[in-house]
Amino acid sequence: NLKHVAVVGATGAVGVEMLRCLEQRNFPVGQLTLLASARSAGKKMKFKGEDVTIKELTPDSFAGVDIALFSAGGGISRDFAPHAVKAGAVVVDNSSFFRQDPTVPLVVPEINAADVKNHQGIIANPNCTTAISLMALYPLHQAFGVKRIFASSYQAVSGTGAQAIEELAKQSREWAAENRAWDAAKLSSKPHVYPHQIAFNAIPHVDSFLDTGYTKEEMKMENEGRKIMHHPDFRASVTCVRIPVFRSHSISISAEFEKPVDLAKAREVLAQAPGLDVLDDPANKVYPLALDIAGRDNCAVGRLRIDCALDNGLSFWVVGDQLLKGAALNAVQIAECLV
Ligand code: A2P
Ligand code: 11C
Repeated sequence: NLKHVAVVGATGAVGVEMLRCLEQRNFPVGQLTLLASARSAGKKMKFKGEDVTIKELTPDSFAGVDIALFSAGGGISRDFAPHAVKAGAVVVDNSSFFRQDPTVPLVVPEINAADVKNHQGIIANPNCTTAISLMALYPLHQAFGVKRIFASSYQAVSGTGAQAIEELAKQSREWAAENRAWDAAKLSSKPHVYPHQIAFNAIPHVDSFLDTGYTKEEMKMENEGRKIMHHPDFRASVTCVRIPVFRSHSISISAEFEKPVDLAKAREVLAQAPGLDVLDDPANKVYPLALDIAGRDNCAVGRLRIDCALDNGLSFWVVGDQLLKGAALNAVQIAECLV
């Protein structure tokens, strides 16, 4: 029962992790097709110790493909996912392009794996900040019934892609090489990927702004959260911030519930939640940290406390490797639901 798997955007920050997840989880890959832009065509990547040659993505790339994992941006998904479906493949799409399409399931397997079976050729992988947040929020919702959340994210540059990783590295090296003082951290070089210098900074601007003043990224929490949790009344007010961390998104969440929240019960449901570790011993300086969670499949939650400003409120801090649970791992888990 081996599958012909295609990875679209194989050379990208997420694509590389997709290959690693397929390999580590021993996904039943019979044939592997790696697709990227013309710039990468002919280069090789390793899969299970063997070289696989990258091909240029074209409308004809999908003959014989069973499962196509897309992570090359929304425009590529819009233009090429229909070709993959026409060729008979099931598409698992990491972009935001199809997520709100009512015919497209939006899935975090630990939460709504059953939605996979309703697909009509395309299944969407959620936004990374949303997926990581829901890994902790959904078990609490099941116990106490979430009404709304207020949240701020601390997002790693790898969420933007390979060029953003390079930009943070370059700016950090520039500061060090020029032997700059701490109060001379504003570099003379111009940023390319972000609108402002990311090194030694915090930029409250992820994705583009809407007329409301929120960004698209910020509204994904409410819109995608509603669809994944099957909770049309869920409300979320979010501020998304890019910080100079290479890998793993952190989210500070204050959640208000229908029912009174009991801290011991909250701890218990989170401890039992799949794909989630509780790291919560502040007296011993134990709480989830981006550096520790990087490279790990499980998300982690800590800093659990009864919220002092909300009725029936709980505040917590959740961290996840957004290249894994927020992208590649979740996509491969969806593919596992298909086989
Ligand atoms: P390439 O490396 O050939 O440019 P990231 O999110 O890390 O920036 O990665 C984006 C991914 O999407 C890369 O694999 C990139 O391939 C791929 N990609 C970008 N533009 C295209 C395109 N026009 N056709 C196919 N793949 C593309
Ligand atoms: C980021 N979360 O860190 C974004 C990247 O909706 O899939 C992915 C955007 C999305 O910039």
